[in-house]
Order: sequence, then structure tokens, then C-alpha cells
Amino acid sequence: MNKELLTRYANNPILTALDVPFLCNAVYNPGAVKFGNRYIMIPRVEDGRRDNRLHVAESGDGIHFTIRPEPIMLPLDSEAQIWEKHMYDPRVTFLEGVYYIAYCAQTMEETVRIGLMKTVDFESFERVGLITPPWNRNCALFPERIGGLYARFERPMNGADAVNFISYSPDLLHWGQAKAVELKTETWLRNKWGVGPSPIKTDEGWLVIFHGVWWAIGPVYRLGVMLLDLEQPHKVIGQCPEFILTPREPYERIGEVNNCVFSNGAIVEPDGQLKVYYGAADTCICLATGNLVELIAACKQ
Ligand code: M1P
Repeated sequence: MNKELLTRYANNPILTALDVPFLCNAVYNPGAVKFGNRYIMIPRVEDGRRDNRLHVAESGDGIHFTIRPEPIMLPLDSEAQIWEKHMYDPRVTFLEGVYYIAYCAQTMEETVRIGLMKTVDFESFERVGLITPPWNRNCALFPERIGGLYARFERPMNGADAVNFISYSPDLLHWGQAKAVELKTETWLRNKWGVGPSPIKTDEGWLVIFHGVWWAIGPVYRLGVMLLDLEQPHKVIGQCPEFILTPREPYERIGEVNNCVFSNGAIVEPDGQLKVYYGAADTCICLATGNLVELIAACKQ
């Protein structure tokens, strides 16, 4: 096949800074989930000071979104004042009747860790806590317990050698038993990689969209797909050797960070279509679609 497994929506981008009702630098990297018959995205919005906040955007068709002018507000205690100077890259997971949102919480000095909040209605939000030590980015909860424990993908940051782990928790606050995810290195992801949207359960295993980075004159971010063992998710039981989306279009090639497609939000439709929402060039939001059966087959080739 001479084309990528994900197909771009013809009228990309679907949301840009011009759709935000205040001065804004960029809107990108949205978490995404279906809520009843509505589509919800939670994009990373960089305002006119270039501070990062999370906003809710809603849609009836998954394509045309209206973004709320007010950011998600959590009570600002002294710890949050330090750690939530910037909030970004949310991964939304529906887990035991609650929508959990794992997000990057970053200081002014750019030290980053993961925060967790929850909601049942996307109107009011409650902070669960800061759930990793500093220097951790790219975290997504699994949508159910594994072996009786909550599970998550996480990536403690260690320069170019960043390794991704699956770790476990009895209460969503205390995490441990981390096991490295045994992903095979390919040239296109050789500098680093990180989890995308929260893992999708299938009969064949956990399907995980991820981003892989290769450093040319700057980083090039592409998307890939893998399949993990249902009971021991650090075990990669299938991996598509090729990327499934690579920057090609002008809106992916040129922006705040050139040559970047990055996803942390996807929705599975009842007919098996996968809607992948992605940030393009750290500037705007685009949509690409794939077929779940084809993606699983590509992992098993
Ligand atoms: O600029 C590209 C991406 O860089 C970071 O991702 P990672 O830690 O995986 O390299 C994040 O800042 C992400 O938001 C951004 O899109």
C-alpha cells in the first residue's frame, strides 16, 4: 500500500487560533471523548501571553467544534500555583463511570509532571492530584483495571533515552510496579516516543496510537500504532513498523514547531472507524480517520 493508514479530513484544520474568541497563539493537542451524542475535545490553548490552559470544545458531528471562552478552572492551592503555570496535552479516559483527565502540569521554569482531574459532566472539574514526580510527560490511564489495579502509560523524561512504562495503582494516587514497554525501535522513532490517546481495548489486545520522534535538523513527530497484551500491557504483541501519519501538508510542516503531528485524543465510532484528533505543527487541530480492523492487522503483519 502506498498510503498511510490514517486518512486526513479534506478540510483540515478543523480548529485554529482564529476560532478562539480571544487573542491566542495556538490551539492544538486535544484530548477527545464522546459524551452521549456529543463530541468533546479538550485542546491545549496557548493564549496571547503564550500561557497554556485547557478549554472544552463541543461538537455534534465530530468536525465542527465550538470552544468555550473560559478555561477549565481548578482551585489554585499553593502547590497548583507553582505546578499549573501551564496545563497541556490532556488524555481523557472513561473509567468506572468517571472521565479522568491526565494532563501535563508545568512550572514557569519548564519542569513538568502529570496532574489528574476528573469530571462527570464536562461542566465542573475536580483535581485528583499530582500523580508523578517532576520530569514526567506523556501519561494516559487505561480505561479499566488490570489485575485489580488501575494502570497507566507514563514516560519519565531522561533526555533522548526516554523509556515508557506501564505502572499500577490501587487508588489512582500511589503508583508503582513500573514495567518498561518493549517497543522495537524503528528509524522514524529512534530519538524518543510517547503514548498518544488512552489505550483502546480490542479482542486482539490494547491498541495504542503513539508518536515517534526522529531528529533531522529539528524534531520530526510522526504517529504509529502498536498492540499490547491485555493482561500484561508492557508486552508489545504487535507493532506496525511503518508510521501511520507523517507531516506532509503545509499545516503540519510549518508552524510553532515544524514537521509535527501529535495526537492525544481519539474516538472509536460504532462502525469501527477511528477518529484521530491531532495537533499539527503545535499550531492547530486536525482530524484523520482510520479503520480499527486495518490498524490491528497492520500491527500483526
Ligand atoms: O513540540 C512537539 C511536542 O513536544 C512535547 O512532546 P514530547 O515530550 O513527546 O516530545 C510536548 O510539549 C507536546 O505538547 C508537543 O506537541
